Amino acid sequence: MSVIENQSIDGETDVIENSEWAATSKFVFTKPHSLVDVPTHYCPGCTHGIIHRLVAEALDELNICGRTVGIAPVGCAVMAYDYFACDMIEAAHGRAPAVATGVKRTLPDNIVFTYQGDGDLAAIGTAETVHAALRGERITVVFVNNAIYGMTGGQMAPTTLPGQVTQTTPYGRSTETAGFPIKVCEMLATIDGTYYAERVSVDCVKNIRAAKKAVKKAFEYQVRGKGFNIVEILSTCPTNWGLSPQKACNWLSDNMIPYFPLGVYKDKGKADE
Ligand SMILES: Cc1ncc(C[n+]2csc(CCOP(=O)(O)OP(=O)(O)O)c2C)c(N)n1
Ligand SMILES: [Mg+2]
Repeated sequence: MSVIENQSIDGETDVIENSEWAATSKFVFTKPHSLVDVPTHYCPGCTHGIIHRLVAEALDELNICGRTVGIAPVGCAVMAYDYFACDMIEAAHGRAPAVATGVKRTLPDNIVFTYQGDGDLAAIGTAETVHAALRGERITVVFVNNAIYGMTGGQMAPTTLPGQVTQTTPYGRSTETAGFPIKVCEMLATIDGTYYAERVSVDCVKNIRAAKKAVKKAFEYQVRGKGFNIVEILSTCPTNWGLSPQKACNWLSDNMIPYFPLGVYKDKGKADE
C-alpha cells in the first residue's frame, strides 16, 4: 500500500491511503506558504485562483514573502488581501501603481507588486500604469486580462475583443463606436522605463508553466533592483463569458491569443546578463 502526504501550511499532514493515484504517484501537492489556507470567493473555473498560486509559488521560491507588500485592485481580485500571506494594501480603483510607487520609494528593500485586472489597469488606471513605467518604478505588475469587467457583471473592458458580446455590447464590440482593444505589453514596451514586459496565458498546462516562469522572473528582476516589470496574463471569466470553465479556456486559446500574441515584448535583463 502506498501513501501520499499532503502538507498544509499549518504543518499538519493529511495522509491519503489506498488511492490508485497515490499508489502510482510520488507527487506531493501542497499549498504555497505565501497563500493563506482559506477558500477563495472566485467563481468555479475562474483563473484568478491559478494566478494567485503562481504569484505565491514565486514568493515562496524566492523566499521573499516576509518582505513583500502586495497592492490589491478594485475588481474580482479586490479581496486578494485575504488570500496572500504577505502584507497587502487595498488601493482605489486603478491607483495600485501609484500606491506601489509610494511603498517602494519609502521601503526600497521591500518587494512590491500590484495585482490588477484589465478594467483596473487599462481603463481607469491607464495613466498610473503608463507613468509608473515611464518613471521606471522598481515594482512588479501582475496584470490579469480577462477581456471583461468581471466584478461588476460583465461590461465591456478596454481589452474586450472586436465582436465580443458583453453586457454593454450586446451585438458584439463595434470598433466603429467603441474603438479597438488596448495592447498593454506592446504599448509599455515602447517606454524607456519598462525593464521587462511579457504576455503569457493560463489556458492550458503548457502555458501555465510558461506563465509561472514569467511571474517569477518579474519578481527576480525586482529582487535585483530592476523595474518596471509587468506580466500580462490572459485569463478567463467563465461566468460573464457565459461558458463552462473548459469552453472558456478554449475561447481564450482560439480568440484571445491570436489578438494578444504571447511572448516577451521587452527584456532589458537579457542585455544586462
Ligand atoms: C472609482 C470607481 N469606478 C468604478 C467602479 C466600479 N468597478 C468596480 S470593479 C470594476 C472593473 C473590474 O474589472 P477588472 O479590473 O477587469 O477586474 P475583473 O473583475 O475582471 O478581475 C469597476 C468598473 C469602482 N469600484 N470605483
Ligand atoms: Mg477584467
